[in-house]
Amino acid sequence: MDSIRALVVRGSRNVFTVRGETGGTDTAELECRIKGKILKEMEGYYNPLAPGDRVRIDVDPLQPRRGRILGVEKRRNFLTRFNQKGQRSQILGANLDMMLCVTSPLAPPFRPRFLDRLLVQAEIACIKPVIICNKYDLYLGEDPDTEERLEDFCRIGYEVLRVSAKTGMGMDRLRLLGAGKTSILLGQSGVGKSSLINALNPVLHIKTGALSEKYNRGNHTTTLSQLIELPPFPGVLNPTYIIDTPGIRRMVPDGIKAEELILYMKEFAGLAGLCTYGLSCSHRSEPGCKIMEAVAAGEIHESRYESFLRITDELAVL
Ligand SMILES: Nc1nc2c(ncn2[C@@H]2O[C@H](COP(=O)(O)OP(=O)(O)OP(=O)(O)O)[C@@H](O)[C@H]2O)c(=O)[nH]1
Ligand SMILES: [Mg+2]
Ligand SMILES: [Zn+2]
Repeated sequence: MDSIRALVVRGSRNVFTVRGETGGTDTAELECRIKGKILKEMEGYYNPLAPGDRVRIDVDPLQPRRGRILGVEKRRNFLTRFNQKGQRSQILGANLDMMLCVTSPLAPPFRPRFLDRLLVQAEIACIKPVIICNKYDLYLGEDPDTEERLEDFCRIGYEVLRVSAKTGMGMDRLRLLGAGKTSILLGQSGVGKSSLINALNPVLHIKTGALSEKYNRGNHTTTLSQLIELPPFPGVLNPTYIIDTPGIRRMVPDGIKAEELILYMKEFAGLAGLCTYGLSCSHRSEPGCKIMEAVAAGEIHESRYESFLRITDELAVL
């Protein structure tokens, strides 16, 4: 029996829902179990496969909606985070063109340091990040700090979109950016990741959740990552996919050593090795430290420097 190529939509442990990409099963969803040996290839990871993975499956001749995953195709790239519960790298998505780092100005409050962490992980994985400030309808300008930080992210070279899933503001730009690509949404619970997908495809009704009054935080409405196909974009042949993920409370950068962090923060990277003490500089107190000079000159935002120090400390004890 011939095997077919399929795209992983969602799953956990060793049962995954996939969509056939070749043969008569095109786009039909199948439930598949992993054949033992490919689990071995993924040893050391918290999860063996993630949405966006391309796999080969064979279909059960007696149950056409069921199959077996025989192997996984080499990934073009993949995004991970350090899963503290499992003490291992967790694969969030594979074969990605864009990482949408979602935040909100209010409810939950804006957290630029959390964004710094998402951006570091995007740089590690070599996936283009875009900052999405959703719920912009709630931003009334009382908090100039939020705007100042968003503008600084722009200054250092990141695209920032101010959008509202509720009013539709900025959604055309987001639709255009993602057309024909595979994107993943990441952010804290309650920032509106699932709502953004619903706004991009009004036919969908993914579950979204109200904020808990008590904590003004999201309640983890989405519990399982899944890949969703969005309507075709006029003139774009490739399908458009977006991966919804559960809210992340903490983001611990994964896959680098403390001393490598400098290379994964955009406006720091060019200064690596230039301090008087070269690569051994801790960038905390040494004379002739180019990072500290850049902070003093306003070329590195103090808040980004603070993130740099904290993440360095965390990576040092991992
Ligand atoms: N005012 C306003 N509310 C929004 C907007 N987008 C989402 N919300 C509301 O914010 C709440 C949380 O939205 P969700 O889409 O469930 O958030 P999420 O990021 O998917 O949360 P998790 O699945 O828990 O990670 C819901 O009550 C939404 O209606 C927006 O643009 N403006
Ligand atoms: Mg959600
Ligand atoms: Zn230094």
